[in-house]
Amino acid sequence: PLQISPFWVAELTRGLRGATVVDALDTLYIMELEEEFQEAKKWVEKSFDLNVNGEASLFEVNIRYIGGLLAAYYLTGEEVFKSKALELGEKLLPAFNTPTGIPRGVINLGSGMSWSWGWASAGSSILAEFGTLHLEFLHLSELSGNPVFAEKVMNIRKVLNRVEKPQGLYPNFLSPVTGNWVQHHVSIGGLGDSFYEYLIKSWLMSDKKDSEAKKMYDDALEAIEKHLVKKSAGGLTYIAEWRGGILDHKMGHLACFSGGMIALGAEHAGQERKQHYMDLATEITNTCHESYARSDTKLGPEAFRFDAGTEAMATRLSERYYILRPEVVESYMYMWRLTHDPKYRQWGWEVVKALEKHCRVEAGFSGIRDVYTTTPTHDNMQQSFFLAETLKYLYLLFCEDDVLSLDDWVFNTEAHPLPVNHTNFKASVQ
Ligand code: DMJ
Repeated sequence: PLQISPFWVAELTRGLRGATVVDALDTLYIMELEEEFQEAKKWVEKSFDLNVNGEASLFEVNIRYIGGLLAAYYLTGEEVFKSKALELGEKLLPAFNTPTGIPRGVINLGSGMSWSWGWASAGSSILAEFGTLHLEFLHLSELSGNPVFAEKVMNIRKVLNRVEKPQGLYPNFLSPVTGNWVQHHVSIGGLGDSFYEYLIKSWLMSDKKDSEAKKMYDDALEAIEKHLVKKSAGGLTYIAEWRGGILDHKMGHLACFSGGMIALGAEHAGQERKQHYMDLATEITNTCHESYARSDTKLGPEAFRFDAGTEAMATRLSERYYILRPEVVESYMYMWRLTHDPKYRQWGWEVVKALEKHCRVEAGFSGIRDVYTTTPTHDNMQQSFFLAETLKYLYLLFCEDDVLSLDDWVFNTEAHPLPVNHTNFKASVQ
């Protein structure tokens, strides 16, 4: 029989490379690290090969690679970033060939074959994945003149508008075949998170013209507040998860982006709701800060709970890790820009010091396995979002407000800035 060596198997199924390089392009540019930016650009020009046949996550390719390339293009005007973004966008299109047009989560970039994640219930697609394409896909259509990208995401919205929402909530799993929910798990953390973020940001990116997105956001937030927002015995506001009507009093680190999102939306909520939502955003950001302040490393765990006498701390060994995630400093950045309360800069600086102390290693920064020990072990991994998001948001927290002003830019969920369509996209780039 034909012998296939492991080397050839790896060669035959080669996936996309260089996530860290592409994810970090705009951070390097914004921080004026000219030499490093040029080196990264050269890599994209010479070595970033899109003719691969490995499998990829539609969502991750979109937010990290396409988002990173689009932002690099809008910041620099360099054609290479635009053409790579468009080429990659084309490769994702076969994932939308389903009976409903809701894309599947995984795609082979060579063959175009797509399938659902093995762990997702009954072949379903994930809300936070198919709901986090809108910003990038509108820009792909704008830049290419090809409406297909915009059509794909507008169709996703149509399916979501059509399906009945239990108590006004959006569950995390939807069948791409029937367009119905597969399971009633609702979360503003993992599996749901950036879907809500993209509703309010779609409206902002359209220069407040996309009123359908604004309405979907307002309605979703109202339902979340009614059914998921709770206050602990110690007075901490948190957002619980919902499993078919039963609350799980847990908040994931991922859910901590919501302080910033709710503050961003509050700005535009109408006079009487504005203060209410600013208060909610302040309280949630405070809770997330508590999850950091209550640990020995001053970094927060992957998930923290509000049950059995516990408040804002992980109770399970498996939830004590920190993988350099950005969501808490992301909220500090928005809260600082929108309130100028100096506590957000102080809290950000606490994170800088903790990262230096516990995560810096010889070759970069590493995640840690337990935030509740002052001598944590490293997980030997620097996630690409550390450069794309965590460091960018920390940097912006200490910049003047006109560096990537919130009036002119929206950040995709991987912190890549995309211009607001004030008149048309080209004008806003200039
Ligand atoms: C990032 O890739 C994005 O922010 C995504 O929306 C959620 N998770 C990570 C960072 O934690």
